[in-house]
Amino acid sequence: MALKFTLLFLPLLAHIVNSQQPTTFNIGKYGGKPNANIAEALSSAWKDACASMTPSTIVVPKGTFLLNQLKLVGPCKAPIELQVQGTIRAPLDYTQLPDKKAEWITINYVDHLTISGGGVFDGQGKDAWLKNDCGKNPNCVKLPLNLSFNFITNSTIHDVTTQDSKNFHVNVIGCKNVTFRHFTVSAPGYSINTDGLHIAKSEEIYVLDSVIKTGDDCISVGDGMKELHIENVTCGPGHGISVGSLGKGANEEDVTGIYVKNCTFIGTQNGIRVKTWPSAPATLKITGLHYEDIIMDNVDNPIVIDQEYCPWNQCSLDHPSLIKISEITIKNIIGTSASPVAVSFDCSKTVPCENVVIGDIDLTYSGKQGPITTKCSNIKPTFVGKQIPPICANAAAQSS
Ligand SMILES: *[C@@H]1O[C@H](CO)[C@@H](O)[C@H](O)[C@H]1NC(C)=O
Ligand SMILES: *[C@@H]1O[C@H](CO)[C@@H](O)[C@H](O)[C@H]1NC(C)=O
Ligand SMILES: *[C@@H]1O[C@H](CO)[C@@H](O)[C@H](O)[C@H]1NC(C)=O
Ligand SMILES: *[C@@H]1O[C@H](CO)[C@@H](O)[C@H](O)[C@H]1NC(C)=O
Ligand SMILES: CC(=O)N[C@H]1CO[C@H](CO)[C@@H](O)[C@@H]1O
Repeated sequence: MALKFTLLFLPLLAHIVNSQQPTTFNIGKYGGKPNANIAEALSSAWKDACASMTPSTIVVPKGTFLLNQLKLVGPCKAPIELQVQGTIRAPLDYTQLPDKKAEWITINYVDHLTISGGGVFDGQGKDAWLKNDCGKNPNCVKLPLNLSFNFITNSTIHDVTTQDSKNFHVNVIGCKNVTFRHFTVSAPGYSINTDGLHIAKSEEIYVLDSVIKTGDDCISVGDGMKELHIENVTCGPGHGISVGSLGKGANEEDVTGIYVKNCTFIGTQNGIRVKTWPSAPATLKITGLHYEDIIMDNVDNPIVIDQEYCPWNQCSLDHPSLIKISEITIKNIIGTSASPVAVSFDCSKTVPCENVVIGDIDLTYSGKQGPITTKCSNIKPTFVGKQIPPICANAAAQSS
């Protein structure tokens, strides 16, 4: 009886098991060929995969593919995976992007998205960097970002590389519960404005077990960020992990809950940094920044709070920043500083930094001219454990 029962239901059982296997959509079946533009093939594959009632996987096989521009939009009917095994290459000349105002690859409104496969998104930015003067020229040509994730939820991006973006490598906006793991960003130290990940207006974002080598910030955190966990990340070259700059625009939202743990900075311009613009109307709050177990390897400015951030004199220093920074812990930071100033806290005179706890610090100056020092204004940290060098020892600097 039992056997009969099993035999009868075996086909049904097999069907159920089968339906758990994702359906595969190989771009080859949609006309995607190596060394040719796969925008159409990928879009068609996405359309079918996204409409699938069961989980689906789009495969970009091994090989090199060209992609002029791509926008993938959800919502999809079931979890969807984009498995990139090969290299997807952007046009060398950014003026070839059909929509010059859009990013190279944009993915919007998808729940349960996975990007995987061990492949590479190659932005081919080398020419673009030469033309980028956006730091100095407000009317500069806006270069496209590499990968733009907007309103993505419950998703994982793992084991892929983005290299040589023409601008920021990855932009994350309006996302919730997204994990980047074994994610690689690779661009030379001289590349311009090539932030690794820029994350803003998002919640519960994880950047784990990743390596970021680039010409600008390794990770930059914009306004409206809540709960960002950065762990086991190696940065360098680049400008470090930065909260901000904030306060340049109006209507920015608070930043809260940034956790940076077990990270290594190698030869970066900064390690951990917070920067806000002075003389700005913004009054948002930055609360709950936690830095722990960090190795600085020959970092120019290992620990920085700069509330007078004003590059190329784009602003006036007449009025202090109105952005309140509070609840900061900085614990177990060891290694070497490439400049004599290991720690620089330049907090706002109007709204000083508050509830700052500094634990074990052991930083030595790798250069030769003079002793290692710290600079502190408008901050009175609480100390736990030992601090080498002594932090905010200059009492005059401590009070505003
Ligand atoms: C976050 O997303 C993952 C899928 O990447 C999912 O397994 C998990 O349940 C989600 N967590 C929450 C709290 O929604
Ligand atoms: C993300 O996953 C959680 C838990 O699985 C679920 O409650 C939530 O609705 C999902 N988010 C979206 C936008 O679908
Ligand atoms: C960090 O790396 C260690 C060692 O590989 C691992 O045990 C730990 O789970 C990682 N942390 C996260 C958040 O993935
Ligand atoms: C710290 O991160 C590195 C990778 O950057 C990893 O190899 C190491 O195991 C991690 N250590 C802990 C204690 O998680
Ligand atoms: C893609 C991107 O937007 N960043 C670069 C990443 O790749 C594409 C291609 O360059 C470039 O157009 C982007 O500028």
